[in-house]
Amino acid sequence: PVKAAAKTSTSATQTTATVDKAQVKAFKEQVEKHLRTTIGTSPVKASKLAWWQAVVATVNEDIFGRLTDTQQTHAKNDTRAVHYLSAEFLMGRLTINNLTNLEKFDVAREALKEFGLDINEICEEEPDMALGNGGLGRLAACFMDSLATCNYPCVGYGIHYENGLFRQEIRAGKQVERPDSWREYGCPWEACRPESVQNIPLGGYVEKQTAPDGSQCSVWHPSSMIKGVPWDIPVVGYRGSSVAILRLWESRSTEQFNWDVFNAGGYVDAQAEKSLAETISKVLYPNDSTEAGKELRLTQQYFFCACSLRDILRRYKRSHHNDFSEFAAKIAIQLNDTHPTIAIPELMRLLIDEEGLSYDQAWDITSKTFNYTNHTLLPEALEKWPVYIFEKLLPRHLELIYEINFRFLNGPVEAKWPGNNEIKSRLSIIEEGEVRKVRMANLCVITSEHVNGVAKIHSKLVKENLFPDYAQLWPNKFCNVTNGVTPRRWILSCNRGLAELYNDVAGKDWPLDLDKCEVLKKYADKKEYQDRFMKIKHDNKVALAKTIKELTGVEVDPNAMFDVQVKRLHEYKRQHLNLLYIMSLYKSLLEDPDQDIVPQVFIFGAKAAPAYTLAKDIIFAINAVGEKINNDLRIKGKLKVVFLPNYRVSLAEKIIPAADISEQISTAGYEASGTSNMKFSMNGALTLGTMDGANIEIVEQAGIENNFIFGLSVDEVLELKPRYNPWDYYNADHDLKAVVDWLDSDFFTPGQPGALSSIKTSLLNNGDPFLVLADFASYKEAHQRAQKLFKDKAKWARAAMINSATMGIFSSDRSIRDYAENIWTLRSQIVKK
Ligand code: GP0
Repeated sequence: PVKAAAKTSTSATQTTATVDKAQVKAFKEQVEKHLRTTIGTSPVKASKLAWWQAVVATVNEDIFGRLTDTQQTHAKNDTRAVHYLSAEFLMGRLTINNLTNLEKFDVAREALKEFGLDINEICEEEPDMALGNGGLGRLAACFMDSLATCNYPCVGYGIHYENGLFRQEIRAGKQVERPDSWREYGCPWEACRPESVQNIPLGGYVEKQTAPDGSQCSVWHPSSMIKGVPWDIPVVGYRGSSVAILRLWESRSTEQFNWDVFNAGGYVDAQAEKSLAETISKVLYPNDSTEAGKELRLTQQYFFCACSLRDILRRYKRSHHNDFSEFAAKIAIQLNDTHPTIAIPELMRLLIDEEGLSYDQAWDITSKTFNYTNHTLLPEALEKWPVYIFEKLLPRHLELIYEINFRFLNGPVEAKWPGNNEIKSRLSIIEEGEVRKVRMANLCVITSEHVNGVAKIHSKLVKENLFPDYAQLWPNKFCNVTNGVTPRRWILSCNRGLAELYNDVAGKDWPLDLDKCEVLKKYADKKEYQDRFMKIKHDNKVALAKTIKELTGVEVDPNAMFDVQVKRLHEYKRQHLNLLYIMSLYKSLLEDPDQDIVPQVFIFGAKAAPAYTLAKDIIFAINAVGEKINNDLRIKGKLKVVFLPNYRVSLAEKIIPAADISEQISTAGYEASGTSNMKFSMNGALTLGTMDGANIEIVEQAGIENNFIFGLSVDEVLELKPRYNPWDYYNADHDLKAVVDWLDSDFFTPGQPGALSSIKTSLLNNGDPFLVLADFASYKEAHQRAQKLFKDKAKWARAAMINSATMGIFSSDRSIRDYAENIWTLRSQIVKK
């Protein structure tokens, strides 16, 4: 049983809007009905979990009807649709977002209040759907929200991982990974669709056959079959416009899978072997940006692509039967990075081997259907699969890849660069060497109509540095679509105070047209509005301070400057640059405890890939330095450092609205876009960052003078890199030398000297690959500018308001419209209720 909440809702999430009494009453009745008849409990007995389930059941009543309407409209109109293939969808929690998009949040809040419940507390019961690693997966989730809101016909396809990204615990300052069994007690949003199950062949060998006319053909004899079971998660567009589908595939064993074992009478053995097939969708690979040639990973990729393509073909054939001439006109497929690349040879195979088309016909269709989004230039992230893994798992696909490669090299490449074998070996899908490899990005570029990067600078580098030869061959293939984030989740749902301010100054339609927020600029000099804006920020900081206390035990002052860096832990993102600066600040405070500095709270959140040792060492270092600083009475609480464990979407929703400073400090040229940078600015944080990724476009909108830009530019990095020597910077800067050396002592790790030395080693002996030392002085200076501005409350408020007001172009609705117009040629379809 749940005790009545003493005071419902914190002020940060309180809205004053009057709520329709009749709607509240109806919602209340529905919840109570579901509590009794769906969940099987009653208001006096129900746990918080049961209340949450009853709320979801209530919301689902609205959703499923609209889902059917949406699907019927699209089927009737037979319009072109986009199919977004992504190995990751980082959806987070859905309850508050769905209520918000259905415009029922206030109603639900009041209804629950009448039961003596706090809606925020009830919604804390929902586990995050963490089926992704970081930016790439969250982007896919924001895109689903925008596709639904903008009424574009679409399906998102991915993997129904049994375990999402690991849950991070911090023990004695170190990251410990725990499984994330997000649907242990079932996920009430999803619906299983047994009528759309698919069977997927795998392994075996290819037999060459000669047809009566003398032509050769290939017959694949797979060694096993895997069942793909689809789970549908409805994605509600804002104001309930349309409901999109996210279809995630779960692997199961089939009887065929163990055919031989069964035949041999091995009933029990066959049951045991089941786990092999079921392993495929068991776990999300926890690496962001890298994944070294793991057989299971390729199997996952193939599994969900093969299921999705069969699903697409089945639907297409319902209205077009066996006539594939319209296929490319009706179907657009977007590849979210190279993870779903195997869909390319799989579509070729389905069209040729199963549907009887010629190679040329199949290629014509395939090359008009696919598009590819690149998300990183990091060489270790460009997937390459050993040929021997293909031979074992996907022999027929390998044959088709060879064929695609042969025709490409001897066609367009030979025509453009006759006899040039060097270019051929660079552009080839196959990398020669001791272990021959399939370069997935090359296959994507060769096949796709469009290849896009995710911010202006990144797209330029994709074209000029990553794929320069391809760009010469096909200059028009390459384009840019700058990322975006959904304002429904990242302002309206997570920052109700700010949302109300926008309702007042911009009218209620701003979540559908974020450019409308620009009017706030007009009020940026008005004291009354500055005060209101900063009061909202302060309330959010009070709420976050409470969360910090609960999660870490550390007390922080909401009047201090909240400086935040939350993102995956990666050397190129340079959390260690931030840490070095904190150490230097601490050092200067120890030297002069009475100096007049702005009190600051440094907040971190970051998961490290479990095998990424240096990343884990940096997490340990942040915690060790934090422990020391937070307990050092000499500095009188002027500095606090907190590491919030288990950073994830739902935690981001609490952190981002409370930030004063957004740390976006990647080495220029390495962060493709960033997306949290946009969320922070929208919520009135000032960016302290490099001219990298979308930071460049953010300051283009908000003004460089309203942010703190520092460090080497992309060109300067490219110029310095070949002759860079970190020792020069170390020897020339006393302060830098002191803090780097401090890492070697046992000051922060009493009794464990050398516990933080690996960071120093990487910065000096291993060449400081991300130029941390080169940017240190400039970073420090940017922080000084930030402190100075923070002391001037009016100027700070003005800059924060201008940042928030000018983020219109970073709505993911704009990104999705760019894709729809320039890449997919899609038209939005109004769904009638
Ligand atoms: C890029 F290559 N990103 C990858 C990857 O494997 N995982 C991933 O999350 C990110 C980029 O690092 C990004 O710059 C970008 O905004 C995001 O993909 C979406 O395009 C930082 O979030």
